Amino acid sequence: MTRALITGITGQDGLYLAELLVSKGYEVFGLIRGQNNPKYDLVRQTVPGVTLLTGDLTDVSSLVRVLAAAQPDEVYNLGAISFVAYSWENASLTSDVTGKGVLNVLEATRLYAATTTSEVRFYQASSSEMFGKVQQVPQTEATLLWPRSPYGVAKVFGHYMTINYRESYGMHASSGILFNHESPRRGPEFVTRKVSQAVARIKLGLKDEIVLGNLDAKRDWGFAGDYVEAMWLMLQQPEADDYVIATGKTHSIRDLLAAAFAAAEIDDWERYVRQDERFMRPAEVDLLVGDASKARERLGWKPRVDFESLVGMMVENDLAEQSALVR
Ligand code: F7E
Repeated sequence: MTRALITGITGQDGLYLAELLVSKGYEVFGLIRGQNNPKYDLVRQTVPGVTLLTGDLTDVSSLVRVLAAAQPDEVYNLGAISFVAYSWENASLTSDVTGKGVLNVLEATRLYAATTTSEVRFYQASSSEMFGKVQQVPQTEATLLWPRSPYGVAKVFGHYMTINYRESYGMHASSGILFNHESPRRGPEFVTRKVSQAVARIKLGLKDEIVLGNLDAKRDWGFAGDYVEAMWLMLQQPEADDYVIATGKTHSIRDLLAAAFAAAEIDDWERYVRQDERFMRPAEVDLLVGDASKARERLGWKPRVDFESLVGMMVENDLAEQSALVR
């Protein structure tokens, strides 16, 4: 039985990846942070077979202990402070967790790998946010990184540290440069879920407006369930490498609003939307669109869910969830 350790198991990607690996017959371990973590029960209910181990990305000794207990063949480092807007207000903490946390997991993995005869494979969740002020359209693995937020800077650190461990120690360490990926499990602080929840509440008469920031930013949005498959595929390759994972299509926040309101059969979306400075960022990433040709050619990966189906899936889920709440 192949064994895998997932950091960030309580997040959207952690849950989808755990489900995927369990379906492939893996024994799955998840790192969970803090005393009495409120997401403990969610993970238990969603993926009952997973063993949860307590530790923290900022505490190397806890990671050494967790790796010794899990004895994994594959380590997926998905744990991070992942909300970009929050990273300006908590830049130092974000650097510690999202940046230096990667070094801590890499180092703990290297020490643990020295105690086993089999190769240990490592996945780092890098991000399209690293492209920031984009220097090329579409973005590829070779595009110059120009991060625009403390979160983006921290991800660049983790990305290069992963490459450095691969080159310095010959570790099978791969980095997936994932563009925005969403699902009904997305946290409500991110724009797609904020919109799908608000549209559902407006449709049900529970709310009359949605307040947002920049409506002109463009993102390459895919379905998280498709993206975790790419993570797994990267670790099945003979050689470790870096891959862009994206749909190749970009849409603005306005397009997202139009699609979400249309999914709820509301045409005149503009009358429900208000903009507020509060949700504007000190520096914006204006346009992201990825070129995933390398992943398509080498991993045989391609996204299955398109933008309209993704938005439709999220609105439908929130309509059901919100109706159940008022019933
Ligand atoms: O913002 C604009 C906002 O917070 C998307 C994370 O998973 O993907 C995600 O980062 C866009 C931005 O995601 C609101 O200014 C407008 O341009 O959903 P988001 P993100 O910042 O792109 C990358 C790949 C990651 O790695 C990250 O971890 O939407 N926007 N009005 C708004 N965004 C939010 N959250 N809320 C608004 O009211």
